[in-house]
Amino acid sequence: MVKKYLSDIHLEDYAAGYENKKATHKDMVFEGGREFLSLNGEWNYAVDQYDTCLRQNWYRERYVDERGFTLPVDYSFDEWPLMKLPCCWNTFASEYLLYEGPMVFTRKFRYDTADNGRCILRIGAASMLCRVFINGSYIGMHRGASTPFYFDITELLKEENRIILCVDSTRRPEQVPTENTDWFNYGGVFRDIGLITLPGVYIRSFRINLVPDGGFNKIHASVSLSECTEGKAKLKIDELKIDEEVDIVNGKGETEIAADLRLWSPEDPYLYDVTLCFNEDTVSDRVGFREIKVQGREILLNGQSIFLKGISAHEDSTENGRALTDKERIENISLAKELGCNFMRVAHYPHHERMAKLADEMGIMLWEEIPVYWAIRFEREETYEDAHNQLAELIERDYNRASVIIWSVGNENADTDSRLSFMKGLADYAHETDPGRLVSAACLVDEAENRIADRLADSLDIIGVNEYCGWYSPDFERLPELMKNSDPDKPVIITEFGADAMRGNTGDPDRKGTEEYQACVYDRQLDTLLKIDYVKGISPWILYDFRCPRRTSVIQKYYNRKGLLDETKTYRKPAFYVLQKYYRNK
Ligand code: GCB
Repeated sequence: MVKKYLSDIHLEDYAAGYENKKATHKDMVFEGGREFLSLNGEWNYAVDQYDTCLRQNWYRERYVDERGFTLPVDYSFDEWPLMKLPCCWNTFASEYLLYEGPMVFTRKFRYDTADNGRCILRIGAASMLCRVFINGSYIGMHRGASTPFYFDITELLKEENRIILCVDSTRRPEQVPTENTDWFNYGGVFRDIGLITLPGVYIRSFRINLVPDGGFNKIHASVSLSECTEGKAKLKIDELKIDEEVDIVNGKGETEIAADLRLWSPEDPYLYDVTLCFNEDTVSDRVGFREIKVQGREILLNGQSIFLKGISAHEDSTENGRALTDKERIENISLAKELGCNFMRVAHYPHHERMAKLADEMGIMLWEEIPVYWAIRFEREETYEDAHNQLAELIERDYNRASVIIWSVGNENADTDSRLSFMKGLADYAHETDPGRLVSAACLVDEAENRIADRLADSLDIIGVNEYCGWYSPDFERLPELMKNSDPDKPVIITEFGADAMRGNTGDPDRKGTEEYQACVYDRQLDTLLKIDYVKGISPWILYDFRCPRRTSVIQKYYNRKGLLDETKTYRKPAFYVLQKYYRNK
């Protein structure tokens, strides 16, 4: 039995009480066109390596315990230093570059409690897990570094409020992603934080898309409200003269409307302004309408066969970590366009929601992915729940984005039984909840047989294949053999190939790590792959060099150097122009 005098220093299962009240995709709120009271800006913070905030319940602030002791004493919220959120702490100050662990953030904010609607706290992304406290109460937690999460905090708000976020960037084997990845594990609250104010009954979800196989002239819209109420919602698209009532029964409604549409494509990224109202609540969005499907070994966009001229990209910047600015995102899409791309694989986790919005506007198709990467604990039920929730959050967030054509359920996972049922579950869910998109995964090659063979392929629309002939597998002849040995019954995208090259390391085309060697790998790969009839897209690895702690060689210096540009994005390596030439001729 725990005696009264034992205090936090003896408690080892202190975190158990902060595992409940998980924010999931079911708590998400449609954000388009809403009033957003930003909580970005300066927050007090402390590095809390030993998790003392949770052990000592700092969120209760000063309180007198049963013995008459005033506790806790080891913090001073308002005197802590300031950090401007959102940001990655690793790039905020050089002493935090390699810090991985818990950090506590807090600030005060005022709220007009006369407002009698609902107030939802929205956190765009916090890595890896985040526990939230408002005015002395634990309100819940979220797992997963890359998707937004929401809590209804209406009942807790006062005129003057304190919010505390315990953010923990520790890598753990049971998490998604697991401990070992090939990218930098940035910590922090690195996407927008704020309050969404809503009427008592509000629109929780709003999905709109072109009806698949509907002859390119039918729109489907669905709405779900925060309460199981009845009534009528109103959908408006002025440009199409659509002004349609949607019956709401038990808080849900849907409609199908005929429309003469200008379809979205990378060449003509046409978007419509759409609004949806229910009583006092109104949301809006700018959406494109397009159809994407697979027929045999073809990928069809709006009924036309297409080839995905792609490039892979991480969300990474030397200056800002994962907290890219819009300027950096636009720069990345512009560089892809300069290469001649119509497609980007945004790997290996959900990037900022602005990425898909910009891709909608700028006309580039996207492959979006969840971090089911390498050796996930596939046999563990809670790990599946976590992965499933991250996928569900991503789909809910980006459902209305025409640019997103593929959901990827993972990358390079060994073909075991537990992995098969785990990832099949994810692929089936993506198909069920979003029949208007394609589902894929970046699969490994069967190295022993040198063949494209993965049991997961039966559950996918497109088989993604990562192969490194000319780099990890130095025997380049394996590539034409691999292609010859394989006979897939669906389209294949070569989701990765590449070679490291350090900027300025030049001279010898036979020496690995030189710019010339990388250019040769691109030349030989492209020469082979573009002649294979079932290869319907490629997204080489990768647009620009990115931070990676695993890469310690003299030409890497803690960066993965497979970029077509260096990490500053000011220098295009020769391979950039090789890919550009092939794409221009394709
Ligand atoms: C891969 C991984 C990617 C790595 C890349 C590499 O197969 O999918 O995350 O960064 O190889 O450079 O080794």
